[in-house]
Amino acid sequence: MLETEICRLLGIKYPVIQGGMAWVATAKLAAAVSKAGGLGIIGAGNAPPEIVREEIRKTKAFTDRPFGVNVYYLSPYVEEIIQVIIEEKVPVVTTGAGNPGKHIPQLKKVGTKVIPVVSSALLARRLQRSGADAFIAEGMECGGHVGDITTMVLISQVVDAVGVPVIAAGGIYGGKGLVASLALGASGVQLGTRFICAAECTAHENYKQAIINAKDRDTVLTGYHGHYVRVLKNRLTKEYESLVQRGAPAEELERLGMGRLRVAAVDGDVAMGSVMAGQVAGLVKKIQPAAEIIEEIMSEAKEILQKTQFKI
Ligand code: TUI
Repeated sequence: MLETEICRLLGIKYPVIQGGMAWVATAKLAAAVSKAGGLGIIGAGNAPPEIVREEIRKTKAFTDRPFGVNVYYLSPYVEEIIQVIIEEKVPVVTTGAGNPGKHIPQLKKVGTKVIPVVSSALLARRLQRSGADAFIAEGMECGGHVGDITTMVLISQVVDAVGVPVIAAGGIYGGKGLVASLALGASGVQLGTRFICAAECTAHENYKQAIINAKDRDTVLTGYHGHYVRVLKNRLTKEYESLVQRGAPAEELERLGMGRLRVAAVDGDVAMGSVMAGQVAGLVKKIQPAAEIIEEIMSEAKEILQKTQFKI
């Protein structure tokens, strides 16, 4: 039950994919999610290729199940990372912040499925020509770099725009979000924020606790020129806001934001680090093993589907 097209495409048991979060989504989390029947993803971020290879090998040592690597197209190492992925025959690649089109033929040759992340139907339509196997449509509720369309509005439009399965992301916490996404035509869901609070996630405890403490209005969008990043409000976002109000130049804003994700996720400085998290942070109340998160999502979804009997 609840085996969808994306499960068949990727060879996974449940239609639950873990977001490929830079500095946060390491082998330990990816392997735990894949072991539990979802699709775990290693977030390559700006990491050099040898680190990504190490994470891939660690994941393979932990589990035989399919897993993926998220390639961040603004990384200086994109070409080398793609080569590592090809050499290691990684089953799935998700991509962010750019067009993976030119790499798709090489990746397909070794059997890697390519799933670009998009934040608009326009972008999905453009990227579809290059032969993507599926899409992840990220609504503006999600954490990190976001577009400006909500998940509710985005999903149906991406589903209409492309002829391949769509995975919904942004604002998804549990079975309710999964069922809603399926109703909108999606084939599965991607969760980032809730998986940061997985027991196996190597993000700093302070980062996890900041998410657990957050309420529904505790995230804010920072950014300029149409590039927005959703983070938890803290001293950094206040300083950022006052710079914006003083009319500081873009370079100064950029300097303040540089490297701040690592400061939060690795060093645990949640006052002056960039604590990227989605609006769903308000729903995350505890640290749980990844397998328990997935089981909870699936049992809640099944319960809703069984109970929902509309008279027509
Ligand atoms: O990438 C994200 N979300 C992110 S990235 C990030 S921060 C980071 N910091 C250090 C290292 C690595 C990452 C935090 N959150 N989401 C995926 C996404 N991709 N959203 C939108 C897009 C996108 C944008 C433009 C995809 C394709 C695209 O193509 C433009 C083109 O060239 O056609």
